Amino acid sequence: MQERTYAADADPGTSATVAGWVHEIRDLGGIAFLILRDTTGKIQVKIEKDELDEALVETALDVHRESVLRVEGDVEEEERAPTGVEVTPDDIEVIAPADPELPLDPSGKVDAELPTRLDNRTLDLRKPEVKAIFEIRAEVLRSVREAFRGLDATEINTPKIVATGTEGGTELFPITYFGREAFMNQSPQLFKQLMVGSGLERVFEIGPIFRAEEHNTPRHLNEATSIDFESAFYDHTEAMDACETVVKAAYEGVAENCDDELETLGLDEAFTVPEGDFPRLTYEEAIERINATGELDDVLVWGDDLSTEAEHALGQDVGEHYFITDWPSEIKPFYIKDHDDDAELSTGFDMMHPSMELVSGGQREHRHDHLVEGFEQQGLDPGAFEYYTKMFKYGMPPHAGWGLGGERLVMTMLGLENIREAVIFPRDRQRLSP
Ligand code: ATP
Ligand code: AMO
Repeated sequence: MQERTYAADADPGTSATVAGWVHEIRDLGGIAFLILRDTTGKIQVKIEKDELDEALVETALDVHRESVLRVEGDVEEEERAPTGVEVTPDDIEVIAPADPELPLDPSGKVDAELPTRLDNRTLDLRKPEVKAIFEIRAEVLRSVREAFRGLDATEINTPKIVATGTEGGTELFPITYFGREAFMNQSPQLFKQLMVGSGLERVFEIGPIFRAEEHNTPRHLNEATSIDFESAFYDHTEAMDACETVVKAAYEGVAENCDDELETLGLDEAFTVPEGDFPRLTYEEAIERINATGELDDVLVWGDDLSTEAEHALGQDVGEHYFITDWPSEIKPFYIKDHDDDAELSTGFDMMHPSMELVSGGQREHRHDHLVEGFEQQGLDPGAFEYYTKMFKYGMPPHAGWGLGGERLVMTMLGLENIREAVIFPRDRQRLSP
């Protein structure tokens, strides 16, 4: 490609070649301005009709918004220009003309509904406030990876085409695998557990999970990004410590490296890194507090799962990130270990943002006989999971871990109203393309 100067780097007194999209065209008669936009910002191109070559003026005035141009010329200071500099062109090349009928307006002057935006993500992500979300999402993933490395965990990748489901509460997506029944994986749960018994001992994975969720909600996706952690010789309290470290690291990374994006989103003042330890409430304390708010129609009793309303009532009451620990064993999956002194009580935990659940985790059942019994109790066929249970016969250490919803982390961090805003190409019940 030819040499190119980014808009933000075009210094007055130099000659530069800038390339980008036509953000705005202002034709004032004798003079016209093209505002060119690239990934760093905008720069004004001045078209003085009497001064410039006729063919050049014609080329400039013929273009439609969002066309891609390359402009070569002298950069000068101009205080009336939007960014204080402008280019007087010697040459303009239309690299990719845009149709005058745009499906959405990237300048943001005309609002578009979310479905229109999702159908036209390329144009949607030309808006600084949309692009900012994905710059921040990338920083969240970068910081999370760094935090995991700080915890001496090794990044792994596990299969997404699998033979069995693990997360009972949600449906599987079936697929055909060379004539055999297979599924899209709901969670790396069993694979990450198998790796704590390997020479790796402590692992993490950032990857897609697939869930045929029954309802369309603002906080469920059918393909989500799960941030998973698992460590040998950890109990559930150590897993919670690691969870807190990783979530705080994500906030810290964004606070340190995303000033411009936070400002673009109007969050520069409001953004705070969670401080102090996240409170740890037992499930029993949680249901007592929820009942005490009087917000629910029905009083919660031991064994009830927490509805969205219950989570909201408690979140409002607590007002910060918090854990719910010691859940009833009966509402936690087979792989979660019970407390040694009370089989009714599990080591499972959830980590909550005031508005929703972000994480589930716990200490795992590592004793082969108990594990197989657990399958039977939950009505699952241990035979189908033999590839997993078998390894528990050859030295599987005690271990614990958790899974964090990547999009929910970004969504709650930025106060987005719909989880789809945190995914470039979301999958939901209606949406299979783009
Ligand atoms: P017209 O035929 O409309 O009179 P003109 O060639 O006389 O056009 P100007 O009078 O210089 O143009 O400017 C028209 C408008 O554009 C004015 O409001 C002026 O402030 C604004 N303007 C001129 N030059 C610039 C510039 N470099 N950047 C931003 N705005 C400018
Ligand atoms: P769980 O099913 O609670 O636990 O999922 C963990 C976290 O993943 C996110 N999440 C989702 N986000 C968006 N759309 C969805 N459909 C969706 N489903 C889940 C949530 C949730 O808290 N194997 C366990 C984790 C473990 O114990 O390590 C599991 O998958 O933020």
